[in-house]
Amino acid sequence: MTQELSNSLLVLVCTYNERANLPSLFERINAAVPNAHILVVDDNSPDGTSDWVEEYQRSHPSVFLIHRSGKMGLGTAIRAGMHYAIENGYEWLLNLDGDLSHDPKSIPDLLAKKRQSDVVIGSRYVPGGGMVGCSWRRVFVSRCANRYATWLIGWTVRDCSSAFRLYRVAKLKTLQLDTLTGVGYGFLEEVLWHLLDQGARLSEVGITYSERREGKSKISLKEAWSTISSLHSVASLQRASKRASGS
Ligand SMILES: Nc1nc2c(ncn2[C@@H]2O[C@H](COP(=O)(O)OP(=O)(O)OP(=O)(O)O)[C@@H](O)[C@H]2O)c(=O)[nH]1
Ligand SMILES: [Mg+2]
Repeated sequence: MTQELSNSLLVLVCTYNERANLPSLFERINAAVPNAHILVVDDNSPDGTSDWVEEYQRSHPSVFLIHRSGKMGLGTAIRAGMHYAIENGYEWLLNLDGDLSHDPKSIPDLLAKKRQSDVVIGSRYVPGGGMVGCSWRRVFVSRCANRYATWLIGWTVRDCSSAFRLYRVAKLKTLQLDTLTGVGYGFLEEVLWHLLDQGARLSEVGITYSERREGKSKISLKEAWSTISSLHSVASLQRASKRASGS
C-alpha cells in the first residue's frame, strides 16, 4: 500500500461481473469523495472486471484490487475488505454495490453522520429513502424480508439488509471477523448484530436504491437460503445473549 496516499476513507466495491458498470461508478465515486481510496474485491469475474481494474490502476494509484480465485460469496468479499481496511490503517470503510444501485452521490450524507455513529446505513426505509426502477415484486420481497429480519432479531433498524454502509474501522477491530459464518448476503445482518452487541452507535440515512441496468443478479436460491439461515443464527445469538445478561 502506498502510505503517502493513505487517507482516512476506503471505498469498498465487491464485484462479480461488473465490468460494464465500473467506469461510471468510479467516476461518480471520484466526484463524490475525490480523496478516498477505492478497493475492489473481485472473484475472478469471467467478464474481465479485474483486467479493467488493473488497467485503471495504471493512471489511478489510489485504486487497489484484491483478485480472488473464484466466486466465494459477497459476505466473504466484504470481510476481505474489512480486513484490508484494518490492516492498512483506514479510519472509515464505506461499502457499496458495484452495479450502480447505490448512487455515490449519497456518500457525503452518510459521512455527515460520522461524529455520532460507528455504523451508518444507507437506508431505503427511512424518510428520504426509496427504490426506483424495481418491480413491485422486488419491492415487496425486500420490504417483507427486512420486516421479518427485524421482527426475528428484535431490532429497531429499518434497513438491515442494505449493503450501502459506512463503518468505523476501530469498531470493526473489536469483532472477531473470522468467526463470522455468513458467506453470502446474510453476512450483512450478522456483522450488524455483532457490532450492535459491541455497543456500536447506529444511524440510518435515506438513500434511493435503483435497479441494476447492466449485468445479471447474483442472488440464487442457495444465496437466499443462506441468508435465511444466517438470520436464524443471528436470532439465536440474540436470545443467548439476552439469557446470559438475564434480561
Ligand atoms: N466479490 C464478489 N462480489 C459479489 C459476489 N456476489 C455478488 N457480488 C457483488 O455484490 C454486489 C451486490 O450483488 P448483486 O448481484 O447486485 O445483488 P443485489 O443488488 O442484491 O441484486 P440485483 O441488483 O438484483 O442483481 C454487486 O457489486 C455484485 O457484483 C461474490 O460472490 N463475490
Ligand atoms: Mg444489485
